[in-house]
Amino acid sequence: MNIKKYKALFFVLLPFLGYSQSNPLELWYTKPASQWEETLPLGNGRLGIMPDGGIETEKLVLNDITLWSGSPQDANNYKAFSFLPQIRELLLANKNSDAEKLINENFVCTGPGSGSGDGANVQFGCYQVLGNMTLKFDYKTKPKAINYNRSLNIQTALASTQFTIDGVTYKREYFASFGDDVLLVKLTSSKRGKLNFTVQLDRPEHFKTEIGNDNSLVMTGQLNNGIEGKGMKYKSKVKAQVKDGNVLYSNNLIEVRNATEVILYISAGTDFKDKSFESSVDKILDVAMQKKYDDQKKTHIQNYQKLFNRVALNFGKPVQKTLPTSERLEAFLKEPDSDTQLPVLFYQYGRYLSISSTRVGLLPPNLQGLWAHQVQTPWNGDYHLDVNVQMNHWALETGNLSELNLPLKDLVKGMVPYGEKTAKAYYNADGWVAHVITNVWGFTEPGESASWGIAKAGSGWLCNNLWNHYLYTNDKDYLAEIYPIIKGAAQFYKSMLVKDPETGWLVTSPSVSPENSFLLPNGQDAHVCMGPTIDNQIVRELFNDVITASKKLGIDKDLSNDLEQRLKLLPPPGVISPDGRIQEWLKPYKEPDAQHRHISHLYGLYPASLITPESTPDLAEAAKKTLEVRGDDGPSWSIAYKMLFWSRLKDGNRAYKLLKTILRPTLATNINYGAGGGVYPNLLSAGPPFQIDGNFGAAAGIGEMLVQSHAGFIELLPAMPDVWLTEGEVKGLKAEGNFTINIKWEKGKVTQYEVLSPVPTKVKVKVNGELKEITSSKL
Ligand code: FUC
Repeated sequence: MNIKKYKALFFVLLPFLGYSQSNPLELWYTKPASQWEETLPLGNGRLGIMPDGGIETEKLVLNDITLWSGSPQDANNYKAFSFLPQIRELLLANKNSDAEKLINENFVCTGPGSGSGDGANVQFGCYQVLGNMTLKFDYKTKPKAINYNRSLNIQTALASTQFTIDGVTYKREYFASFGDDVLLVKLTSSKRGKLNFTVQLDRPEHFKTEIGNDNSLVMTGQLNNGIEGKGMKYKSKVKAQVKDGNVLYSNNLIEVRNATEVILYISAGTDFKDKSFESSVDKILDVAMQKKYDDQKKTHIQNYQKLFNRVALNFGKPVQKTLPTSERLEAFLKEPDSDTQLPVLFYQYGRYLSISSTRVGLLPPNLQGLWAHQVQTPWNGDYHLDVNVQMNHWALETGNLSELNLPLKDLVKGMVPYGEKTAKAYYNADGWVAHVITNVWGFTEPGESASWGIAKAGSGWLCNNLWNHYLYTNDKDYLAEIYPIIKGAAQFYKSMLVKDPETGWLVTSPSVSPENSFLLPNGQDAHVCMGPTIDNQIVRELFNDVITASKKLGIDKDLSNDLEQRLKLLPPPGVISPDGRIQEWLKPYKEPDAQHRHISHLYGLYPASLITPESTPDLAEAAKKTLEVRGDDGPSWSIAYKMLFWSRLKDGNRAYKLLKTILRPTLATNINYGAGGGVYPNLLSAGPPFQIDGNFGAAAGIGEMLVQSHAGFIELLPAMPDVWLTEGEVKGLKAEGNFTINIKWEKGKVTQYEVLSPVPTKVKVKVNGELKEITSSKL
């Protein structure tokens, strides 16, 4: 059945079915969530809400993407540069452990840095939960609920809970409005006057609640800035609109009695970028409450669908009747091939999570996107620059959500002045640099420990994301905007590279291969080195991009010539080790952990396109060997990354195997660095703990299995697993050059395709293994 007909049928059937079991784009459950990792994430790019669907007590976790503890700081060690020559000499003398010691003493950030990932009360700060809204219900009897259903429809961005007690059906509907910027919860009872409950707001610390003089429940507070305590301020406010019965505002509670319908409006904000946030919170709430709920909901769905509906996907026959999502995951584990729609759901869920966790003009999704339930979020819920924040954006261009890359560009732009200070303090270098972690306060210094904190690839890797948006959009104004950023990053590397006397290559020093270690000839474990492969690849790619940009913009000819000369002196995109793998370091060191979660030395394969089966077949073979040794497990982001690598190596069955691994159900929340990634019942990815990069990375992986366009041509279905090839259809994916792609396939062959663009353009397309030049059709 084609997608249009299928969708039409779905909409016709929906009112009759009432229930969600037949909607392929729905998560649903027959029980309330028993831990946070089972609750359903809703968000409008700024505000988030996660209802647990509780019967007697419902807890709804609230988020605001700007709510961070900590404050701006200057943690640069301005004496660091004087130690650089000595550090470099020690590395040249193969005294890596001595170099590492010296770095720990004199070349990391000043102060506690990230606080070892527990930085809520230091200046680095932490992304924190905004609060909990708790609803306590009184059913007058001990409630025995039947017909329980809890669901999240990702086609409409609406969640709901429904159950029946003593013949009364209670319904709750929740959304984070893409219309007015508020959160809404609508509660109804099928019989008159059956809703009796209280509403309460709190959070683990730094809060005060009161009843506002406009009949509202208000929670305010100020987080710790890591110095004397006075950090970011926030306010959240709840008002109720009630049909029948009455509502009281007293004792820091909203109390609803004998109502038939209640709509709770929640407005929130912080002083992160809005100094008059308190009155903004009030105003937004008042405006939202003047609209009818149904109109509010309609606008919400329309605005959400403007982005979501750009892509439709179908891998064969839709499942007629699906199981509740948690059982469906168990069933998929046993018999994955019988549920080809779960990967479709997981792909679209990735797009749903992107739309919900970021918006143009605000912040990019952090380690947990928008959703956190603690004041000490794991790893501070920060922006990790050695794969995680980059992965959070990898599904966006192919997934036709291009503009959602702009918040990352804004974050990076804001980092530049801080990164310039860091470049000077540590390397006396031009341009700007960022190391491994950043926050909303512009942190660019090395992390507090040499073993991971000295990585040099952060700023360069961010430039890959910025550049990628240009490749997909061809937007020249955007190119002019990012040019100073990528130029500054290139200038940093240009002025700090040193010559490796053994090879004659220009390399970074000191650096690390992200978070990994190697063995020195004397058996010692070491991290710090010169010229790890990822740095070499990033510098090569960045210099090339700056050269291309300067030519396109017709500026900086001298710089571009200079970079062209330097490119000749860089290490190649990969060196093949004696055992046939891509070497991770400049030297063929032995690794203590051959299955380490980071696979940074394949950066050239993805996200860069320095290694491809067509242009560098030997390196592509070596990449395969690298991946065989690394294995197919890890935290979810690592599994997702491997999925992307195998897609680029055109092995669809292997990529699918990794996707199946990510979809392993788990409820574990312990911090894991090894094997064991999976998904929670709410399909959020588990490192564990919850970390959203696995969701976005896997969505990017599925995109890459369907269309690739990084090697100078568009390839349709380049890495499909056998099980998806029977029949299917995809509409609205994007390829580099601002092309929109529609494909239909059957029995392993593309049967129809369209390549569309704003202006018909000649483009090379590989279809069913045949490379041809076509002219795109007008979009
Ligand atoms: C890096 C990874 C960890 C985790 C953390 C947030 O340190 O190595 O697995 O994802 O980031």
